[in-house]
Amino acid sequence: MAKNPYTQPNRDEAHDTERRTDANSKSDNLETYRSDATGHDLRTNQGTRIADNHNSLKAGERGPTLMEDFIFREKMNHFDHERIPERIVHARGAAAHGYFQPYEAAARYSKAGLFQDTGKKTPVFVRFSTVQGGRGSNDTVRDVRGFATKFYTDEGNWDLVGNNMPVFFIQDAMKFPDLVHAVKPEPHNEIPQGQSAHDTFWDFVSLMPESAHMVLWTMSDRAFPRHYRYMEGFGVHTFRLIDRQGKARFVKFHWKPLAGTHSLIWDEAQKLWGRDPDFNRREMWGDIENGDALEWELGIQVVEEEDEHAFDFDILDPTKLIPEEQVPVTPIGKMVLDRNPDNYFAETEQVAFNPGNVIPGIDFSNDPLLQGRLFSYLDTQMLRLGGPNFHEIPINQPVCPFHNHQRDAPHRQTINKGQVSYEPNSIEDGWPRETPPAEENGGFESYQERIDAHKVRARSESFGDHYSQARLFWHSQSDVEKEHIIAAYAFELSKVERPWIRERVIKEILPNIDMELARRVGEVHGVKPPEHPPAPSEELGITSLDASSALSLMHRGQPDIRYRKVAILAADGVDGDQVEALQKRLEAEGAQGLIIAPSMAPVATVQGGTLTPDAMLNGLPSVTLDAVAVAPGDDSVKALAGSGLGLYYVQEAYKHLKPIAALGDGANVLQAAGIEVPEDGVFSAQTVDDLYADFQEAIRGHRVWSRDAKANDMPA
Ligand code: HDE
Repeated sequence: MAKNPYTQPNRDEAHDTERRTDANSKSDNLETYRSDATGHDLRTNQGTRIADNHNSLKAGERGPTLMEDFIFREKMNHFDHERIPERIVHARGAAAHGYFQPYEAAARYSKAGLFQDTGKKTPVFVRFSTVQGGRGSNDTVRDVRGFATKFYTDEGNWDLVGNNMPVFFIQDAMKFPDLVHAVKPEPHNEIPQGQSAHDTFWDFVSLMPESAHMVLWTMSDRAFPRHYRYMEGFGVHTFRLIDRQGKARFVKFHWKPLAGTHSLIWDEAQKLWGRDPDFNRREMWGDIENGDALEWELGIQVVEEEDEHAFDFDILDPTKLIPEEQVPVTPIGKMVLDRNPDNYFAETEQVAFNPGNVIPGIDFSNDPLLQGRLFSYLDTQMLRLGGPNFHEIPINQPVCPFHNHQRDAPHRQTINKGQVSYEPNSIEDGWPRETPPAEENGGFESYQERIDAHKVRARSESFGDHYSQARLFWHSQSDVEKEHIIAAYAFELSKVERPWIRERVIKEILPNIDMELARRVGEVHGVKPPEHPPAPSEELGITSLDASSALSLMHRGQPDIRYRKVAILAADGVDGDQVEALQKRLEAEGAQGLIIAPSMAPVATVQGGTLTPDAMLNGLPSVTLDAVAVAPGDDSVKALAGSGLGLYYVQEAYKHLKPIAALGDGANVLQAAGIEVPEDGVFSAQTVDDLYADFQEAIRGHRVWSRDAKANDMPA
């Protein structure tokens, strides 16, 4: 008979060694569940070999199907139940595996195990998503992007469930169902899909001034990233990190993309809905297959507890960011995404994130939006994943051991041995036992914040400023970014049927952000805004900063041209040597030169050889690539200049501010398309060597911003 557990230490070394994980531990853990059918017989789920998978069992060849056909019934039953409810928000997503490795600075701020050793790689699974649309909607719609990371640490799963914008629409979780009902497709006709350009969204946000800052972000080009790798990520809320001495500090989490920040252009994003609705997920998948991992640095802004009230806003208010000029971002680690999932449903669809999944060393703040989220995620997953055992689904399991006294419920897979499912117990020696909090490998202990307050249903006065940071964001944008934001409001409101909603936005919201913004949007709608901001001064708020450069998308460029995709337009009669020379130069720097031709047939070169096209002109249209080069060669140039698709290709690239290059007589194609050669971002030369330096520099800059004002004149 075992000894009384309370006379024994409640942890042993064996458990410590069991907990060590590395970058591959999640993959190893998933290996148990991977299934490869190669070389195996076709069988039913009960293991019976199937002889005929084409015909159901019938009473005679032309007779009715028999109820007895267990093989048909099993197959059809399973099929009938294949779908689970999609996420109520963030339904459309794509994910990848990778790892996180801390920098030295991390351990100073948190005792969490994953931050302690700079040599340690913790496996991660990251899901990117849009918010509004259903699972089958388009990737490049104007929307917030989710950026949810599950760290499979030695001490359990930590989920950092963030977005690509640092603030949110509302201050209290109580308003979340209203916000989501307003932005989702309208209830009477389920229109529009994946978009905010409709009456109910603008009705709601124009009646909720606290949303003004976030709406401004969503009207910026951040709302359609060029690639997930070019996207920043934010934890949004203020969290807490707890160090080994038990000291707590407030932090904001940031993901900084090592490749810089880049977005699409609205017209391009819209065209991509039709050209490639899977654009973002396809690019991420392709890059990872190609060995081009996605990389971010995790950074934190740290605020000491005593500085909680040192700002002109409340750090618990999720509609506010902490300007980087006031609190710089300290990098604490790097994340690399380098492996695609094996199965979309099993991994990406069934993964369950929850901001409430934290580990010792990480804790919450009283942000009322975060507090509400701590309830919502577990609740929604019970429905979506069919009960309380979804933690047993392979993608959701921690890589460290987990034992407790929870039992039963639908689809239970763990076979718990023994008689004991309660605690305390003396039958199983007290196992599994509690672990007291400790500097390392301790049990989770909530930060002991002192609270002395009345129970009230109210909002803090310190949450009353709704416009100061919207103004800060506006003043931090470049001229081109401001133009794009004006165009976005103008477009979105043009889709709003009710005039009073449009007027409310133009007269009651926008002037509080900027009079010029209100005037320009008003001009498009024939609505005159008031002479002065109409909001009371406490709502207008104040900010001690005029501008914050980190808020501009152009702030973080890319140091090189890696991952960029360049179309090389070629038809029969092309100068193959020049095509290959350009491809080589691009490839040497990690970019790709893709041969785009009128058809998929091999392209005959003047040298007498052939080139294999990567795509047809309408197969990979210019919206899917970053720059365009027209190859030389008399017949090739004539064919492209005489083809609507060829001309449209370069016109559209011009309209979307892409660098364009013409080699030799390739310039004739540009001229036929109405593009002047040369001009800003349009280059021509006889050889690749003469042209490359300028072209490469323009590709590095990603867009030719100086062209923005006249790009709209291009009829593409
Ligand atoms: Fe979420 N959110 N959210 N959210 N959220 C969900 O959880 C919710 C908020 C975010 O790839 C849901 O499993 C409430 C902010 C991401 O699987 C749900 C509130 C931020 C994802 C939910 C918010 C997010 C979700 C839907 C306000 C950025 C996708 C399905 C109080 C910091 C995760 C699910 C994935 C998903 C609730 C606001 C990020 C319903 C109640 C702020 C990235 O539980």
